[in-house]
Amino acid sequence: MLYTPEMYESLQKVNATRQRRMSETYRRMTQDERQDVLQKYHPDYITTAFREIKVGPNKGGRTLHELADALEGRSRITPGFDLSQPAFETDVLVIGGGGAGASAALLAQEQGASVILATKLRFGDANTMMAQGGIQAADRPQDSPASHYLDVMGGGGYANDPDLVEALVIDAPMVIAWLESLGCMFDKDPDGTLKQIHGGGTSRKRMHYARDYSGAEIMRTLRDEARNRPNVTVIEFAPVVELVMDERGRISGAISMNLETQQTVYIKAKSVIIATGGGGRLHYQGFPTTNHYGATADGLVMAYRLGVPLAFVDTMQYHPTGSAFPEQILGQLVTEKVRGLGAQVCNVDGEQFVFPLETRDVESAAIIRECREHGKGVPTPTQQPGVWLDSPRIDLLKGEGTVKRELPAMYRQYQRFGIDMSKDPILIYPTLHYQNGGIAIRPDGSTKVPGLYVAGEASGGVHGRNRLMGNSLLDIVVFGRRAGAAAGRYVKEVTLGKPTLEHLNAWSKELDAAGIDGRISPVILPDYARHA
Ligand code: MEZ
Repeated sequence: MLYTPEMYESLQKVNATRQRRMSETYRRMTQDERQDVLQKYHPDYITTAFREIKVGPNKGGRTLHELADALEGRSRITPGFDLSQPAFETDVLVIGGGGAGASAALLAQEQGASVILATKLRFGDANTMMAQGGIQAADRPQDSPASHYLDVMGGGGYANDPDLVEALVIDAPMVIAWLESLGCMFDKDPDGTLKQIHGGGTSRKRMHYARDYSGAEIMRTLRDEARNRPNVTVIEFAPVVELVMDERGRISGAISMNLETQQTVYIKAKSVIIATGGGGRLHYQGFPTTNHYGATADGLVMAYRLGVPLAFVDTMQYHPTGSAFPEQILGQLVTEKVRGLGAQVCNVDGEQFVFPLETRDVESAAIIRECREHGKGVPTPTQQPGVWLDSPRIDLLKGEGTVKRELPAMYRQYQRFGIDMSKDPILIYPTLHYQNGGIAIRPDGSTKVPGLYVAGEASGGVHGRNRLMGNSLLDIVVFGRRAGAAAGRYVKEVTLGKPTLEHLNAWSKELDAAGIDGRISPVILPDYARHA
């Protein structure tokens, strides 16, 4: 049997209580209750998981041990590296092959710039590809960017940068129309209007989607377009390992590494856009992650060495519904759309204990509390407990076949292990999903270093201390476009001076003075062999 007897007995309880729960809505928490559960159970509040940053622009601030170690690392490049013979020259260098990088490349190209997009793995190997549930945009008469704005701010604990949030929500309807004009196929009603559902923390239904592979559909669209544009060159398996400035402190390109041969080359560029995504593969606090293999916070590390401040690096997002069983898919994403369609969250006794669409931070903290404090988690063979996500409720609520139609990727993922999620609930537990903060940017993606732009998950400020579902697929396109357009304009004006890696000397001195040995960073790929 797939389940242990204990798990099976608990599963039967969920199936037995379903009819009664059909008419039950679990109440939302009050603000005080939310604050209480966050402080007691959210991983961001485990003080021992954090430490002080000892060097750089955020010196004295706090972040997770794993990120602090990477930020305080030493370069794999020596300051004497020969910059006199660039292997490539371009107007704009985009680092990262996800949705933010692709959007940036397209908009820079539209400004007439030549573009190189260098990516660590393949073009499209990115968190964008793995995002499932949808993308938010207030584009219906009964909704407005102002409502969207308030939801984003509320979800982020009102800590968000208001100018960035304004940019996000104002551009959103245009971004959906732009993606559609490039061929992106969102799900629609028979009359042609885009379908929409709720996500956690949304006051209106404004989540548009392509079944449960929204990110893959958006990535397909952007990648096809970038591949077909003139003057956009894609270099794969070429992680960037260091940034280069000119003698006047303006960005002047970067050094990339051939992942196979480890050979490093200088790519000369008048502008660089960091779109390297998040850092889930640093496995903060030992959490499994939904992130793709190359997500190791490289952009943060390189920008930090140049003296660019980071924002909100003391908060990460733990998605409430990571798969908790079977072991082969531990920590993988179970899209929030499952709850958006009506699945309830139940404990070992088949009882609800939390409103299913609280914001992600609160929902995760409540699940952790149910398992740790109340002892109502379901024991699994992986030692990590889980709670049930009652997916069969969706078909009862919305008609037979809804799970298979609306969640085909998720359905297949479980079917491979003999679990029919339209008939039986699935086990979930919070998983490391998103880097809420990152490199501080302005609304056009610019930073304090002339010519250096950032877009997508590598940036920080727009989501404050917690991002809402569907605002990441939005953020990557909004700020990818903005950064690409701004960089495309910037390169028309700039004439570069002599390139230099002088900042590495200064960085080494700072590390020495602080007594930091510093391992080599960026990390590039997780070292699972070391931990085996
Ligand atoms: O925005 C996200 O993180 C997202 C769409 C995830 C999901 O649950 O599907």
